[in-house]
Order: sequence, then structure tokens, then C-alpha cells
Amino acid sequence: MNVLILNGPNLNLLGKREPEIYGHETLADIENAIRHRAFDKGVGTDFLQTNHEGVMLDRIHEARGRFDAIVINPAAWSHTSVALLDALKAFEGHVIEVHLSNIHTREAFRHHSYISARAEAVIAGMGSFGYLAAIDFLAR
Ligand code: CA2
Repeated sequence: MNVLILNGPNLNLLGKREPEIYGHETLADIENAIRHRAFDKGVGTDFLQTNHEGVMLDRIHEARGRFDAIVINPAAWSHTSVALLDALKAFEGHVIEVHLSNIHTREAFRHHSYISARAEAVIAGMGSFGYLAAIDFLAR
């Protein structure tokens, strides 16, 4: 099993701003934890964080036929992007949506995610453990 882990806009700031909402871990810390968990489970990984929606869309297109699953934290694009939903619909593998925070206890505009319509599972509010739970779910 090969899994592509995608992180959307501003997640490069993790651990550097707003630790009360998103925690103290950096994205590099989180990616290392995912890498180790995936290695233990015999799962291959590749990673992308981007602040550019087109870059994210291109990477999803390229993932077709190469990855069995995508684990994605679409960040703010969750709440805005039909284009991201359409790209994920064209991907034939598993899609797991992860949010660090519980988007349902936050501002009303975060309660709806376009991506959830394509996601097999949605994890929100578990912090970085959500990514590890997604790997465990895929590897089971
Ligand atoms: O809870 C999540 O994982 C979110 O996807 C994070 C997004 C937010 O727009 C979603 O509603 C929920 C924001 C990611 C921005 O991350 C930052 C990290 C540190 C400092 C500033 C932003």
C-alpha cells in the first residue's frame, strides 16, 4: 500500500503560530511521525504541503494509478474548493480527510467541507494523531 499525504494552505506554519489551536508540533514533526507509523505497518508514503491550489490539483492528478490512498488535510480549501473535490473524485483510491481541530466546534464557516462528500472517512479534533489513525485504518 502506498499513501500520499497532502497538506493544504498555511499548514507549513504549524508549531510556529497559534499553538493553542493547532499544537506545538511542526509539520516536519508530524510527517516524521507518519513516516515511522507507516514504516511499522509496511506502508509506503510520500508527502506534499502546498499553499498553491493548482499544485495540489496537479499532484492529485499525478497520484492516479500510483497511490492506493490519499490522506488529506485540505485546510481552508475544505470550505471553499469544488475543484479539489472534483480532483479527488477523479482519483480511484481511498481518500481519508483529516483535520487537526474539530471543525464542528469552531466558526460556522468551518462546519461544511466540500471534500467530505468524497472522503471514505473524516477525522477531526484528534490533533496530529488523526494522521496516524488514518494510516492504521488504511493498513488494517
Ligand atoms: O483543523 C484543521 O486541520 C484545519 O484543516 C486547519 C485549517 C483550517 O482552515 C480548517 O478550518 C481546519 C487551517 C490551517 C492553518 O494552519 C495554521 C497553523 C499555524 C498557524 C496558522 C495557521
